[in-house]
Amino acid sequence: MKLTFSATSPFARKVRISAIELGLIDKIEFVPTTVTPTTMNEDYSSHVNPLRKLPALILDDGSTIVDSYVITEYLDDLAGGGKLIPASGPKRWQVKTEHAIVQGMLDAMLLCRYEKMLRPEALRWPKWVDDQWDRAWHGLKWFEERPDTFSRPLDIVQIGLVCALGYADFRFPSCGWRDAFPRLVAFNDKMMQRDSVKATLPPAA
Ligand SMILES: N[C@@H](CCC(=O)N[C@@H](CS)C(=O)NCC(=O)O)C(=O)O
Repeated sequence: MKLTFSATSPFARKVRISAIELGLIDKIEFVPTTVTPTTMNEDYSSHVNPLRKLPALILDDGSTIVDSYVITEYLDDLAGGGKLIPASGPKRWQVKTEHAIVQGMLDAMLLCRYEKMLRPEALRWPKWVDDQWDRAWHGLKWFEERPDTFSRPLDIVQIGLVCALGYADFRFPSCGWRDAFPRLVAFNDKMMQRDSVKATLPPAA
């Protein structure tokens, strides 16, 4: 199977860490891919993901799996199931809900990044960026107040959260999350001891 990815994508990083942790990394061929809002890519839209986003997992039979959550669940299934996402019961819904929060935080951070990187300066709307950043920030605060998240066995929420913190360091280095959220700092330090997390850090900005 093949994964479309970029080294800077926090969503792709979530899948890469999951693949390493599940022992499946050698089964995946990584295909560096560039997708950017405002740049059409007919081939990618037609053959990989009509939403023109990465990561996408292309299976050996040619079918495609998106998005990063679904890919991780697919890999988890391949590895026997219930490893990074509980297979059933209340814990499954808790993990899926917490993951949805992390996913929304990543979406909000990415929108802030795109606004600053892509939108012509004269068309920018600072209040809109502040609004998106506020969502990401409140997500961090939400996890800071839920230390149980950090003490359970490794799961997709912790993987997503370390990707969100890494993306904040990478794209918003002066945002100040380390000063505001001491439990997240301890969590991040603990996660950084994993080879999967170290090996997938975004390149120096
Ligand atoms: N919900 C998607 C989000 C993926 C996403 O937004 N990826 C970014 C790269 S980090 C992307 O493809 N951006 C291109 C675009 O939005 O045009 C997932 O979890 O995989």
